[in-house]
Amino acid sequence: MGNVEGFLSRCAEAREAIVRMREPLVVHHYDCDGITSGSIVAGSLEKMGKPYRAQSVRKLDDGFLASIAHEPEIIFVDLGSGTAGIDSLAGNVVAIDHHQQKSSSRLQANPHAFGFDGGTDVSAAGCAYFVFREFVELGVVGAIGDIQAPLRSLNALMLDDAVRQKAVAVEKDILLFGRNSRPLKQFLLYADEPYLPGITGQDDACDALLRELGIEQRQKGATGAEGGSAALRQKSAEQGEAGSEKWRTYSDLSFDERRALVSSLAKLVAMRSSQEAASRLVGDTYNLLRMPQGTLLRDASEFSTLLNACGRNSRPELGVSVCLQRAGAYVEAQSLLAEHRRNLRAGMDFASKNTQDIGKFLLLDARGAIPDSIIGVVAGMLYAGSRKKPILALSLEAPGKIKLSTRGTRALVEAGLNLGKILSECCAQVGGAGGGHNIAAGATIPEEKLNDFLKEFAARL
Ligand SMILES: [Mn+2]
Repeated sequence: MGNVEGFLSRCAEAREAIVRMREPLVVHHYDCDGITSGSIVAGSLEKMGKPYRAQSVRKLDDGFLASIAHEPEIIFVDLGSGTAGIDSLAGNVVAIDHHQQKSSSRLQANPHAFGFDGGTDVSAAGCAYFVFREFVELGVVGAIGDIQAPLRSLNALMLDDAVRQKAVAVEKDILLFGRNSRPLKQFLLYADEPYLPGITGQDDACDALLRELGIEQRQKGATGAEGGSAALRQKSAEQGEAGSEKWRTYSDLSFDERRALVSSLAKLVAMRSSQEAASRLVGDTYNLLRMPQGTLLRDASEFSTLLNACGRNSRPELGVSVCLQRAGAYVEAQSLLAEHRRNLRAGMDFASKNTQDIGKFLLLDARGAIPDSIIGVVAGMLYAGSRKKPILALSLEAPGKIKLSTRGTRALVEAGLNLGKILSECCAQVGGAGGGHNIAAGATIPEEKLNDFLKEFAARL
């Protein structure tokens, strides 16, 4: 473990510097971790009664830095540390970030300076939590959004606080996505981590399994109107169902029904895939106890998916409104999520048919097929499981400009892989901008340099 005391006192220092600001500009990243960390900063400034402006960006390039060069006070969140360009800004700058550091002269609440790994030990949301000690559940959502579960190190420290404050309850439960949000059949039908052999993607088999276990898919006698939080409740959005009977979700099942379903799925996965895959079926889930019941916001993983949908569909500010529970934001975000899922499904379909093993790594060339805003997510989803090589995915960011996204596994990182460092080095060779974490990184390069880049990349693996 790194130097906890050192990190925490740096966070306190960052807080003091922010308290002294008059009307800062908050610049945060647009993904789940960027939205949650940005929300912790924005919400904390609101609690202090301090005026601020907030802006989210996909990346900090020279053009953007030039556009904020006149700002007297800037707080960078989930970005900044990785950009040496922030050193030359004239204003008062604080960065709350967990990316590998390139900036040297600015005040940074960054775990890398204290022997921690920002890829696995803490995300920007965790850093923001340690700076302000507010909105601890958003810190957990950010960590889950940045795929840092199981939570350890600084994340575990934050989780202890969350449990003590009764903001979060950790429960061993099934890890399939959609416990609170997907009707049972979709819950099984779209299961991909772990994949359920004979069930995933097979409509009839899902029905048969539920019938066999005596689990009803619809709530008998339930009506559409449920009063109170009814507007917040997801009404089988994925099916477009508007009937008066409600589709049951996993979280609607009785204890006995859940136990029967989980044990039959575990048996099936153990038998048809592996014991190892079966062990990934159940694990720690994070219930957010202060969030409205019956919504996606009750579960850290579903919450993070909702925020990613906002970010990837160019509505990160809506994600911030959801985090800070502003009126109307949740319902609007849900419809974005439905659209996001359609895009991801189409992207996954393309990726599963077009990923090649080219020796030292897997290559997914999705130029013109998958938008650059979701290429990283698709690469990550495709990559879930126990791969032996990193994956490199390509998409078109603009004419002549390629966005690259690369993912590794914890095992590869433990064996010495550092994708963030490799991408920085490759970009230095071919003229691009890139970096990130040891386990996941991204870059933008000129399209005509692609072959040079691929050679440089392969040479460093
Ligand atoms: Mn992050």
